[in-house]
Amino acid sequence: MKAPIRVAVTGATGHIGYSLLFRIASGAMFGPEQPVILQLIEAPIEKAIKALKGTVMELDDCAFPLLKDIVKTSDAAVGFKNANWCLLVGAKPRGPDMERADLLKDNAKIFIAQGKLIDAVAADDVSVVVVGNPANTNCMIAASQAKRLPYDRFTAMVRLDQNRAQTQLAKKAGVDFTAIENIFTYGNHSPTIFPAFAHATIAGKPAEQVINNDAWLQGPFYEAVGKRGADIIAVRGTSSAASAANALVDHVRSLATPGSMHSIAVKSNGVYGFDKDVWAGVPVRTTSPGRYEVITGYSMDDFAKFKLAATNKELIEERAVVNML
Ligand code: NAX
Repeated sequence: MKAPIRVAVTGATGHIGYSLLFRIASGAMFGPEQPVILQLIEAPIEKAIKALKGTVMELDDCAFPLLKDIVKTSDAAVGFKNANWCLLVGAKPRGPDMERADLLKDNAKIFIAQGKLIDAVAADDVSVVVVGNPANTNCMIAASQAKRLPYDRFTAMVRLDQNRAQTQLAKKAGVDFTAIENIFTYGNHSPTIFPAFAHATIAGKPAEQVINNDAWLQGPFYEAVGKRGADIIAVRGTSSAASAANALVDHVRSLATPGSMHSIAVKSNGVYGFDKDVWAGVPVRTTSPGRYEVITGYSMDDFAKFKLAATNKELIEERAVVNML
């Protein structure tokens, strides 16, 4: 059997964490041959520490063959120690009457501290995935603290948006989800995210040709992807958690699988019109486990350019707020 890999997860007892841990331990994220050690990090709050203890009792009771050990801690230096993957799910939620700028600043402090610690104590081959919102900007902040690790080890999750876009296209076309290919999500994980339908295919044919309804693609489709999170809160009463955990499983599995083409947020070098150094969702191809190259060369029409500019503007504004720290 292979040696276990160490997977650190912050926000381990939050809504996403509770769906995520059991998927990792069962082998859904790293495959049925790969043993794992979970290193679970929670905020130093009595309620969270108690909940973590209960979650670990449940993990124990699953008797997962691949789960070789569990570390539970509120000390991130312990939790990130020698980790091969750091999944940064925990973040401060937006409170009532809280300004977005204050949320950005409060979270920036968390991700500055975590970026520094990961750089200091994680394994040499570590890959870091940021989920906690604002995910793109939190990722930029964490990566900015790294001196030992290259910036491309840090990615943020826009896969939930890609999966949502795939679902919308499949349902509109009346086909199986697997018939949809090459749908990628660009920009910020927020209502401004842009699902570039012009490059998508349905059963091998251009999606625009199959759907044959530009008004839907440029209106209800695009809007449904951007406000899906709010729509779920409106009916479920609480935010998407299981689908977010599933998207993180997909993000990591695709990033660990050479040849896979998928959407992740990475540091921009100006491609697709994103400002240099913001962290924007783009299509990538995995080159070796944990490494990727950005897929360039997709042409963008005026509608796409307009939407890319809007999501880019939001990323620049978020960066400006945290630069004021
Ligand atoms: P919860 O509020 O249920 O859980 C967050 C957990 O993080 C809590 O248990 C809290 O104690 C812990 N935490 C807070 N600060 C911490 C710290 N410094 N170290 C360790 N743990 C800490 O939120 P949940 O629904 O699980 O969502 C987690 C984050 O994911 C939120 O920021 C949410 O907005 C974000 N999302 C990001 C998505 C994406 O696609 N990038 C989609 C889903 C989700 O909205």
